[in-house]
Amino acid sequence: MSIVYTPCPFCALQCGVTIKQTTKGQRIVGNPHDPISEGHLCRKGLASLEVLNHTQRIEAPLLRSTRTQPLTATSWTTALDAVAERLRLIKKNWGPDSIAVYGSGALTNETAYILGKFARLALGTREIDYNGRFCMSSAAKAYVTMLGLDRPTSTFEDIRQAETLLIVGSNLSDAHPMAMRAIQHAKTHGATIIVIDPRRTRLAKSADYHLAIRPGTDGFLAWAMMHSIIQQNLVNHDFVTNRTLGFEEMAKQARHYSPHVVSLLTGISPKIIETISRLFAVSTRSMLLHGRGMEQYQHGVEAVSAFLNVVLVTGQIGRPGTGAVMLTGQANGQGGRELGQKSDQLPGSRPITDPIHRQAIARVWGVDPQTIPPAGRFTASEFFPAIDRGDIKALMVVGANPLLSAPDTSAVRHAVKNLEFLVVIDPILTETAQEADVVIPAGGFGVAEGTITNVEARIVPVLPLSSHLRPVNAWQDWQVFQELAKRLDSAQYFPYQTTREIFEEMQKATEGAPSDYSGTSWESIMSGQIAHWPITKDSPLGTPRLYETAFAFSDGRARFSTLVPGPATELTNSEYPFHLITGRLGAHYNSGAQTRFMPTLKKTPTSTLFIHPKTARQLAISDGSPVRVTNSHGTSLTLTAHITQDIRQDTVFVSMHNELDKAINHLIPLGPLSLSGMPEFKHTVVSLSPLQSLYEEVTVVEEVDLGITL
Ligand SMILES: Nc1nc2c(c(=O)[nH]1)N[C@H]1C(S)=C(S)[C@@H](COP(=O)(O)OP(=O)(O)OC[C@H]3O[C@@H](n4cnc5c(=O)[nH]c(N)nc54)[C@H](O)[C@@H]3O)O[C@H]1N2
Ligand SMILES: Nc1nc2c(c(=O)[nH]1)N[C@H]1C(S)=C(S)[C@@H](COP(=O)(O)OP(=O)(O)OC[C@H]3O[C@@H](n4cnc5c(=O)[nH]c(N)nc54)[C@H](O)[C@@H]3O)O[C@H]1N2
Ligand code: SF4
Ligand SMILES: [Mo]
Repeated sequence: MSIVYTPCPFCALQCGVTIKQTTKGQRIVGNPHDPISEGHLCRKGLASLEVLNHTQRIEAPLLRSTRTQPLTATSWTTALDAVAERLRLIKKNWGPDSIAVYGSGALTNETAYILGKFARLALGTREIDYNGRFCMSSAAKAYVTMLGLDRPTSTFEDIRQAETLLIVGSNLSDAHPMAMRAIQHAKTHGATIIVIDPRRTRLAKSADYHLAIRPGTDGFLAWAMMHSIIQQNLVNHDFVTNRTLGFEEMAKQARHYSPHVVSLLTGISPKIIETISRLFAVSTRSMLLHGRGMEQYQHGVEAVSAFLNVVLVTGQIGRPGTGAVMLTGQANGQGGRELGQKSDQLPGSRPITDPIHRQAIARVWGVDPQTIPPAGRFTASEFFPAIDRGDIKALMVVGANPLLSAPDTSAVRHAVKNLEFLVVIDPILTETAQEADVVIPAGGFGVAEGTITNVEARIVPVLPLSSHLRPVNAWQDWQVFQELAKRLDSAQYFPYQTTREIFEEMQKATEGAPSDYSGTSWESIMSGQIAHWPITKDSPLGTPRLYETAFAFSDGRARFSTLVPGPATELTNSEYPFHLITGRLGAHYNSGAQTRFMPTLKKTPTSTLFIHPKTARQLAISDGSPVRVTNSHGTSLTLTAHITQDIRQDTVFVSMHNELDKAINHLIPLGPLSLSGMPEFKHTVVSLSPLQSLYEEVTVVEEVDLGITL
């Protein structure tokens, strides 16, 4: 019998795992044929069985009649009836758009597709968006505008072949650990690694160049690289002439960003800027890789666009070992955003405002195009203020924990309490689920069947584990929506008997669309056929590397961007002298709803403030002591100091995995959103004060200078 592998429940690499029976019991092992992990797993992957017998696992639907009552277990029928009845009533009283659906990159492609269809046809609401708004939306906007498609241009095979890797705002070593194999492979073949991060991550330690940039200034750095490339005569004129549009105008703008001026903003010396620009341009195969570190800023779209300009001007795209890779975060961050969960898109990444695309989906759904609601008024970031204003009365959260992960935790908490109705569908009783009126158990890892589109835009099969491992009573998520649709008089749109039927309808819906899945088959995917979209009838094996001959525009040309870079929303000053940056730890995952309760992973503390020894000494902060961190709106959190030399002196770092009372988003305001609707998650400015007596002995770890000009 062949071994059944399913993807790990965590990051977007989606390394294959299976259960192995050993003399010591069951153990998770990796898939040796997996193209990225080659059978290895990181600590989260190795702990993934713990998701199945999680202490917060929801075993039966939960319901309460009023918010003052506790949630109590109930039958599926009672819970589904209650959800349908409440939604029907709210729709009748306030109209369909008073119901908002908050989806997720944790869902399979089939669930994401069904959720979009459910929102638009069964509920009839225009208000659907998903947690990837907080994740990939800035990168997506830049890629679609400049290259044509919302997808990394290349695969990990290209990373292995690269000669120069420019890695911006990504902590691969903790956030995509198995990707380090590809980096290591490139290094053993002599590749030069350049890492841009205010912190010295393990990835940065292994790099040839680590630029510990001042937070929020990457966009300026990229423009200075452009300035330097033009000055050093390193423009790839053939590529620019034959494959792009808008060079002249862009080059004119680059004049303003001399490395000298930009060094004052970024803290990176002009010489280093010139060196890395030359390296990237002259190497035969250069690649850009980037994570949320430069994207989750008000000017994140501008920063990504400026780096894509550098890729285009040097012609480092469309060949082996070249291209630009936005490192998608969540398991199905890629498929999740393509299949109709975005407020402005229909399945296949089809713009919802485009009549041709509306017509195409209407045909597959068997409805009049008029029936499909228009674009949503709100992105996920805007749902909570809209609830407070009374525009949204009911919220359905499917696979996310916004109480912790959305900006301005107190405001989100307040909004959630103001809702007339909150329903949460999740395998785990998250902090958000604890506030709900009804909680429905979802399947998730070990239960779910279907497909996921991973970090390489590769469609991978998702399979249930053997029945004795699965939580009892768990359904496929799509069955929940099917049952709800029946109760909302929309059964005709959800006639499925199997997940395969949904996959096949989804294929029809994406045929001819930007994210085209039509040319493969359920059998091929389930049997492990490697397939990166677009997969059309003419290219049934898919497209690992994009743009070899043309970009995805009718004239085949990429567009240079002239978007102007901008500073972070909040700037340090004498009262708030420190940059607070946020992100991930290797042992935890996102809001921590899963990992904070998993025996192996919970050993790593979350509420830690990473601070440089010199800063700690100046402020009389000792390692392990409590520190009050206050933002410019006067909100404070008390966190535990972790003194480390691996961070800039003017910067502190806190993870996003903390429990509710220490959630870092207490300190992150909603603020002005980026062009993509992304809040400035990565950054705010803070003051720090120790909570222990100044006279206690201060322990300071060995000081090593990062060599940064501040
Ligand atoms: N262990 C673990 N792995 C995960 C996740 C997790 O929660 N835990 N989540 C998954 C998800 S959803 C995502 S989106 C990815 C995120 O993956 P990454 O984007 O790699 O992770 P982050 O820690 O959010 O941010 C990356 C780095 O950005 C740096 N940074 C902060 N500000 C700046 C800046 O102004 N400029 C630059 N250049 N860098 C800056 C931080 O120091 C940090 O090291 O990880 C995925 N994988
Ligand atoms: N300050 C700050 N805030 C941030 C970030 C940051 O770097 N800094 N990062 C942002 C980013 S990049 C992201 S992606 C978000 C992530 O934050 P959230 O959107 O809150 O994501 P998770 O904590 O991963 O929650 C996913 C939920 O999905 C559930 N789940 C898993 N599989 C399934 C399934 O098959 N079906 C259903 N129904 N549920 C399932 C899990 O149990 C879990 O509760 O946070 C954002 N918030
Ligand atoms: S690298 Fe990502 S997908 Fe692979 S085992 Fe680790 S968390 Fe899971
Ligand atoms: Mo993310």
